[in-house]
Amino acid sequence: MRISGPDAFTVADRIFRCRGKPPSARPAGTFAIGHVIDGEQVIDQALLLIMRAPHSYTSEDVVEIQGHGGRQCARRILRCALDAGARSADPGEFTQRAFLNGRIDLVQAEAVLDLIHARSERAAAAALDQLEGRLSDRFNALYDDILLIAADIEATLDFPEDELPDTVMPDLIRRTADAVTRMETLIASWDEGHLLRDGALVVISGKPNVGKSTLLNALVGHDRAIVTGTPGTTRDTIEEDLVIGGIPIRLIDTAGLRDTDCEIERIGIQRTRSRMEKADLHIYMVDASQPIDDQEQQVIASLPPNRSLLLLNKIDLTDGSSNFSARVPSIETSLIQSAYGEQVKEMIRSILAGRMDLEARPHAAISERHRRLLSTAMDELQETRTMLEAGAEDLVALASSRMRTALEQLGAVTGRTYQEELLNNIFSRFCIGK
Ligand SMILES: Nc1nc2c(ncn2[C@@H]2O[C@H](COP(=O)(O)OP(=O)(O)O)[C@@H](O)[C@H]2O)c(=O)[nH]1
Ligand SMILES: [Mg+2]
Repeated sequence: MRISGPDAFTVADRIFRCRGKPPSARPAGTFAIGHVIDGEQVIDQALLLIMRAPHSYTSEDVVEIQGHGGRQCARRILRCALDAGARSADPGEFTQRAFLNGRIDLVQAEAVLDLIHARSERAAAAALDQLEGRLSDRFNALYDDILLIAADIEATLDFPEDELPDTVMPDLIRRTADAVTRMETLIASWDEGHLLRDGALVVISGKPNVGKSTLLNALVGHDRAIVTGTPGTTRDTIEEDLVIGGIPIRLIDTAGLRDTDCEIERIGIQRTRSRMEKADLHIYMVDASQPIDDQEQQVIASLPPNRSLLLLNKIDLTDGSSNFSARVPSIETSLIQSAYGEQVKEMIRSILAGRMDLEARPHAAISERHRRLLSTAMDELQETRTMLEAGAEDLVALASSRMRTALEQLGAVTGRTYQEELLNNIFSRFCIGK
């Protein structure tokens, strides 16, 4: 249990009894062994860790009590602390205080949440990189440079136009363009951030009975979906989480696409279609031992090339010469043999790897919130640049105010400027105690 704030030691003195000095008289960075007490009654044996402002998670005075755990013990210790004057923390409140006290910025605070929710080792490593401030550094460097450009643009306003040295404007334009390029690079990392944070949505579709559920089972490694020779066995969508090549995957097995009188199956098919639209990777399966019909031809022709995989399954039932050439990556499989599952995994990995550098050390990438702010800031900078290039003096004044707007947007990313609502939005997603 963590107690943070100016009265942390007052509470600790009331509920913790140890030999020697009371908690409030002990130095930072030490621990005491003793008992959590409720009046005269002993609740638990525990360790008490002592941290003092500003050297703690929240930058405030903090004591942490380590009891034996378990529901009853923990609840009783909490009860004692509440009776002694503490109050329950709100979700994410410790991290929020760390932010408000200036120990971390908003991008780092978000990284705490990403780290907790990380679904693969790679995602966790990227979150840690962000927590340690590597992404913030890039935002801050950009902010500082733009601030300088803005100041230099404003300085030109004090010059009579004909006295401004010739090199000044071209230099400002070049620096603005350079900042735009750096923003573009940051924005381009969104795709990677999205895959690591949200996981890649991989949707398997195809006509009934082509082997979709068999594929799901092969990929997750156990019999998750019911597989039968009866078409229409899977009527609803089935979702499973797994990790392929460090990328968290949400795998969805769908109801086969066909006309049907069954109401449940029809709703399932609607879901399939809406899932397919959102997919990061769409695996479309056909039965290679059967002629490909018109409906299948149509789907194959409309598959987006960089996020589709065509699977020609049941090649064990063919004479081995399918000769099918598609404009999207494709693979022939016989999923009743387990080796093919691995091959499909490798295909999935290599297609998704095209959207992020899997060879590189895991690094922080921007989130959707960052992307929105960055895009607005970038638009403003582009405008600034156009105005500077046009060169008229009244435009230069306008350009400098555009630049200020860009700075505000950029400042909101790391929380130099923020509104209460934004904080609520971010920290309410944390659990209590973080
Ligand atoms: N011969 C053969 N049968 C397969 C293969 N893959 C799946 N099946 C069989 O095809 C039938 C339908 O499979 P299922 O995964 O339920 O198809 P779904 O309707 O697309 O989900 C089952 O009897 C599977 O065992 C394969 O590669 N070769
Ligand atoms: Mg099925």
